[in-house]
Amino acid sequence: MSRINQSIFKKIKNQKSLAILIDPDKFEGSSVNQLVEMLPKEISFILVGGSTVDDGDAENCVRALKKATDLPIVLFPGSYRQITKHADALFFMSLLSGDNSEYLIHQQRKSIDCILASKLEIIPTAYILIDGGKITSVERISQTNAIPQDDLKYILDTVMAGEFMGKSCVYLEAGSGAEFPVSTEIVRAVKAISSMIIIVGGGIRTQKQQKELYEAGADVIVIGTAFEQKMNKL
Ligand code: 1GP
Repeated sequence: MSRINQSIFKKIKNQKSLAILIDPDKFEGSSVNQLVEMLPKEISFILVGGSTVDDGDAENCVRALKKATDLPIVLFPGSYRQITKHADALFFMSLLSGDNSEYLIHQQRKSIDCILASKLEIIPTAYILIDGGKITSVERISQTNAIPQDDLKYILDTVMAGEFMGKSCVYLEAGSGAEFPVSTEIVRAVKAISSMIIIVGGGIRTQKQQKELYEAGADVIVIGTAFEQKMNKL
């Protein structure tokens, strides 16, 4: 049976979803129960991944979360080394906004042995980095530039290239800790042209931003930094 776009994809296709991103680099196993208690009640799944994660940390993070919650865990790996069979699904991403072949195809090829030895659901995803007002770690690590927000044609052409390659989702990413998220105008334009599921992340801090992005057409909203800050205040 195909492992592409099974139950988690069907869930996000049928309802607006919120996901909290946990970076294994900042995760402390001892506070996992507290973390789970702090999760917003409306979230559909937890994303796990980061730009710079030591070997083994993503797996430890997923295993600890799995013990503490029944929420599905979806991998959002910055490197193939973060892929672990203990998660439920994987955003199988290509960084289409840049031209670094390492993140277009080589990381993906290196991940195949691990994926085939797992039961991970695969969600083919076009990953598009859009300027969020500052250089973020995705740009630094991938050595690619984000697309300026005012270059709508370039963004839409990249989105459609992803759709015609057969991706099911497009992740419009302003980068972790971005000063501002991808604009509602961009999300609206992507919604008008593409039939992919639209995931939006990077720099989203308020309920108002979430509401406006959903209204513009976002299907999944991802929040990382704002949740980390809430945890750090405890
Ligand atoms: C980063 O899109 C995610 O890859 C989340 O971004 O940390 O800014 O919420 P934030």
